[in-house]
Amino acid sequence: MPANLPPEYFEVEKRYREAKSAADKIAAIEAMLAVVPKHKGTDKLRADLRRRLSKLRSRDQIRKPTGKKDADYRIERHGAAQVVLVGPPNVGKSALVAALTNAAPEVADFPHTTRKPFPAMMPYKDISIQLIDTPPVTRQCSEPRLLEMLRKADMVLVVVDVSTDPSRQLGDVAAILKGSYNGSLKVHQGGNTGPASKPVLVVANKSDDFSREEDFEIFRELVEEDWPMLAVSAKTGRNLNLLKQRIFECLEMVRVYTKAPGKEPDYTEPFVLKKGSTVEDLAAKIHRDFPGKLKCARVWGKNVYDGQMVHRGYLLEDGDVIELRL
Ligand SMILES: Nc1nc2c(ncn2[C@@H]2O[C@H](COP(=O)(O)OP(=O)(O)OP(=O)(O)O)[C@@H](O)[C@H]2O)c(=O)[nH]1
Ligand SMILES: [Mg+2]
Repeated sequence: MPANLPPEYFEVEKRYREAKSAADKIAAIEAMLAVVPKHKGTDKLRADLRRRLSKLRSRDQIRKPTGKKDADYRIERHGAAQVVLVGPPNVGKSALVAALTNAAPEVADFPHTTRKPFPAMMPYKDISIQLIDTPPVTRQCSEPRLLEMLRKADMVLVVVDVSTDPSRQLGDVAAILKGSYNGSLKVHQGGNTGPASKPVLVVANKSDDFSREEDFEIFRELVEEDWPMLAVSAKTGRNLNLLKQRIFECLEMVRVYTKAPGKEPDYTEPFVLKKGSTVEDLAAKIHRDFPGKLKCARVWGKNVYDGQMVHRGYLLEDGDVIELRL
């Protein structure tokens, strides 16, 4: 055993020893290979690991299909929207999900900790948004089912580590996204993109304090494309509230409340609709018979007089209270 192995090696080695399934063993060996430094002293070890890996992989092939892993990638939607975090190993995707929700995904100081998607709910104002933590992607290895999941999501957060070559990390992830979907995952800027585009926000994590500002600025300058970006820290909480706000804005949603004639508005849980939705869309959401019966509506909100009468085509604003007249 070479003497100069990093401490992370022993952690993933322990995971390998404890792994029960072939898939877990494969993941552990991949993680070991990722942390073993490349030099003469580790040649034998790396060759041995690769041998074990190919043996396990060929055995794993024979036992397929398991179906279980597919189920791991089919995650039921909950809440107002579904947002998937994606990025290279060890950048802090799981730490961010832990900081933004009440869930506790595994966070560890070695790469390839997360082995399957992990959903959790992020509370924001009076709604909740589903975040999905995912296994890391690398140029050599991106899971097709993960890409499918990104395609279905309402928004993608590309997470990079501001302290370790974030522009290369972003380049790698962007290449994977674009290569797979032929440009269908586009940067979303101010709502003037086509229907095929999807909001993407680049999150420069580990921007723990102001001393990281320079790294972030260099990153921003090095990146050629005009990605929307935000510097945050899962560790210190820096800009996490701003991140929630940016996610909500990128999703372009409106929250509306309903009230019955002569009654107080129901503020318990808003209806959440896409920006651009109308009173008629709200009616359809409440009951499929309602649009046919709808005569008009009264609205309380920012851009109207209290109780203003509007037609079915009225564009809903975030925070509106609506009284449908059937
Ligand atoms: N300084 C600092 N460290 C962080 C921050 N976020 C995460 N870390 C550390 O970075 C390491 C990796 O964090 P994870 O959340 O496991 O990273 P990940 O992207 O989920 O990693 P994989 O599951 O392997 O893809 C851990 O040691 C975290 O404590 C941060 O904002 N600042
Ligand atoms: Mg993780």
